Amino acid sequence: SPQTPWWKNASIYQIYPASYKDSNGDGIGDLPGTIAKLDYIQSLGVDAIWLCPMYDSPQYDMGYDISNYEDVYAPYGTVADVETLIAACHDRGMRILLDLVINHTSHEHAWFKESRVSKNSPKRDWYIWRPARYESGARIPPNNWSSIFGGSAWEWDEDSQEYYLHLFAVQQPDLNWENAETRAAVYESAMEFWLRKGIDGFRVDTVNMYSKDQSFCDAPVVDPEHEWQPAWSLFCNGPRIHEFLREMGQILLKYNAVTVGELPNTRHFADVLEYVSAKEQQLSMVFQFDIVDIGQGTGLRFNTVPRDWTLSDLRERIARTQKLSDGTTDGWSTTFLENHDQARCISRWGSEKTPELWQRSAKMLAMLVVSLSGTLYIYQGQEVGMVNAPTEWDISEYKDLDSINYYEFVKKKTGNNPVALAKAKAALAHLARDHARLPMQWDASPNAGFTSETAKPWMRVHDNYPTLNVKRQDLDPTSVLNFWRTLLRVRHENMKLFAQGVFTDTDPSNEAVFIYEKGSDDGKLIVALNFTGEKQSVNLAGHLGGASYKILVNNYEEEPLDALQAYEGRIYFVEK
Ligand code: TEU
Ligand code: CA
Repeated sequence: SPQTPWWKNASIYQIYPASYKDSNGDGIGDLPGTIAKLDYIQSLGVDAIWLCPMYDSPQYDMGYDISNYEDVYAPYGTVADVETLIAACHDRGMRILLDLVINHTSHEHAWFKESRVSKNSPKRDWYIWRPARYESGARIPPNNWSSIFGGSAWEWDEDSQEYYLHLFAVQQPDLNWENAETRAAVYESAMEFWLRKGIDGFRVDTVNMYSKDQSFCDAPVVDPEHEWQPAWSLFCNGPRIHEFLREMGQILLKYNAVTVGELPNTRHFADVLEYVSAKEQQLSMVFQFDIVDIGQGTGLRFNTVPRDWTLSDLRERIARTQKLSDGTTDGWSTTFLENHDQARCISRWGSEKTPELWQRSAKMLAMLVVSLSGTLYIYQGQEVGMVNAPTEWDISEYKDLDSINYYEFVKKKTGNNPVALAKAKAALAHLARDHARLPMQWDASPNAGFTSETAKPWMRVHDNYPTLNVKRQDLDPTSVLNFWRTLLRVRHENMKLFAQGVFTDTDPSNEAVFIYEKGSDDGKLIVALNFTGEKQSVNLAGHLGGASYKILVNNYEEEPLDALQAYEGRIYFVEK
């Protein structure tokens, strides 16, 4: 077989610049801070970093609202700092991906400012403008679509007397991809400007939303209680999306750049495959949402309302997504449990009840994500087992516009009903995007070494930093951090099994312990993970069969074949 490209075997570390490391004491993480931590990042054993948006932005959505693709948000640094970061990564043999946010710009982008001047503006058609409808004389938006962050997806522009579309915040108008001139400008400004500087690729934001159904018809009413309806089927995976991505793919090809596209609301195997099939030349790989959506609600406010889940749900979603990377097609995907939009995985799927259970479950979940096929993504802080913000924190500690909009919506809808508000707060304490955005915990000094001791960090530092921090774990050979280092090394040494092996669920009716196999020509892995806080009996002897085997990684001392302790995990290698 042809040589495996670097990115298929890679482990990639995601950095959220605002919360990683502050170098100048203004309470906001920055590029010089990130550069100062590259030796630490390299010590993890990762191959590349993905840097979240560092572009110029009014920061309504933490930089996912870009006002200038060719400049850097001043508190983060300068274009020269990015150039230094690129060189510093390359000096260490690491690669670097930037975030590519081109479904929308900021409302403060020069293109949008020009577009909104009048209906005759030469850039009018660069965004999506539609006239109002009228109902009993009252002005209403062109359709019933809900914004992903709540409210109507349309905003009235008083000056030019039309609505513009914003699938996300009001401050994030959607670009009109139907216009070829707009696409060319996006490719030049957002992509080639940075590709010429030597970056290795992009994480591509909301990659399946560029082609909207041009009828802009109403979405089916799924939630009659709400004025605005989710319209995923009318703006995800639209009629021209693959044509657009093939066009974009030609530019990426010129630079040999890798891409990982974010692919929400796409469940069917064939639909996903079309994005990542090598012969399509669209994207290298995608982030599927199947796994991280576990335990989240459906419909409106999908992100924020928890629901119960079972191990069968997880198992089924893993089996579904693993098929993309097991070598049976020319596609490829990813394995991840966290990113900047997700609450911490230990708080969702592990346990924080005791320090003991925290540590066991942190390692068990690490074994899960590392042993799955696809390119591995690790989110900052995951390597030390960071957890959600304490449940008792006041709602004012939440800074994400999605969280704030949701809480305000519940307030308004229920007339400040205290029971409803307590429920909304509990939902946010479990699933809000804010949890991933708490400052990185470097050491036990005030402010956790994230910023100077006297500064006020932009988000409150977690109360647990005196015991949960990088410095402490670095010195402890049994820590979560050093466990991650071991796992990443073992994965690298056994790529055919870890990153490319064929996944088989070998105990499909077990609701407590997840046992699966990863097969290859060289033998197989047997992975056994106890998802409960109690001891569970198992028949590992049966799973291991008669062949010779050895333990590659585990998180307890004893290895009896008939039981797993609370959140115990083991990865065995079994010879052919
Ligand atoms: O997220 C896209 C997206 O689909 C999100 O709504 C996602 O479903 C949600 O955040 C999960 O909790 C991307 C970025 O990752 C996110 O940070 C941005 O806010 C969004 O695009 C808009 O650019
Ligand atoms: Ca700073």
